[in-house]
Amino acid sequence: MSKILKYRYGTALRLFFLYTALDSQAHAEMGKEYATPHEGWDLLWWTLMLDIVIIGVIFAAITLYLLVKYKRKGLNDVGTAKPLNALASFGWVFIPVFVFMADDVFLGLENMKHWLDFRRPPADALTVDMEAYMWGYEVKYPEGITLQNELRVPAGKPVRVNLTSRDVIHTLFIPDLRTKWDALPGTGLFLWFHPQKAGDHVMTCTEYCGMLHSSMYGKIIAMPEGEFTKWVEARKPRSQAPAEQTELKPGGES
Ligand SMILES: [Cu+2]
Repeated sequence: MSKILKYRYGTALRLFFLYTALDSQAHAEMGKEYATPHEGWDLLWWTLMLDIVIIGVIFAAITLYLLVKYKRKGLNDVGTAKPLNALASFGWVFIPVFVFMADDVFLGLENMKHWLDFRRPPADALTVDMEAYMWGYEVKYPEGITLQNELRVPAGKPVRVNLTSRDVIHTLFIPDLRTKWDALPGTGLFLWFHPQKAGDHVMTCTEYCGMLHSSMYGKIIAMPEGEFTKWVEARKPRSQAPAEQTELKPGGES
């Protein structure tokens, strides 16, 4: 609860100081202290739940109280309420509207902040290429390692996944890390995440892509950084010499 209150207080301050621009600037200057979008989404979710409960409970309690207090006692009971004056009428409309709208604007801006973080991967993130296909994921590392339906990453480092598709529209969804993006043929899209601890996470396709869509899933394995480095060393192809580029021209010229 105190985390949420601190968060709201911090956010109110940011709002006051034209928040989005300053906030993104702050993230750009944070260096290695990465924003972690998935933690932000979680906190936003619980804040939203708390708001709904508080607002829901308060309004439900007032409504119940009024229903009981002013219940019609007999068939000829017409009530005795005096008409409201203009100021009171305005207050009864304006205050609840203000409360709801302020909360909506707060949640919307907070959402935008996480969204901007989510679309701005750190420049020094580990970058891997992922090609989705019917029905699996092929992962390629800069060191030349290729994996099927498995993505190994170092824990504690941000990871950027460049996404494309070999055939139809797929999705890379990593529920544990609260991230998801489509993989479309002929496009270069991406998502990024930041696994904090070593551990396994499910990755799965959530875009219906044919008969075996439901078996299109794999594993993300976040390894301690030292182990990951050793794994890359052991798995990378022995010869790192780049393949010779031969440009073929039409008509057999070369
Ligand atoms: Cu798919």
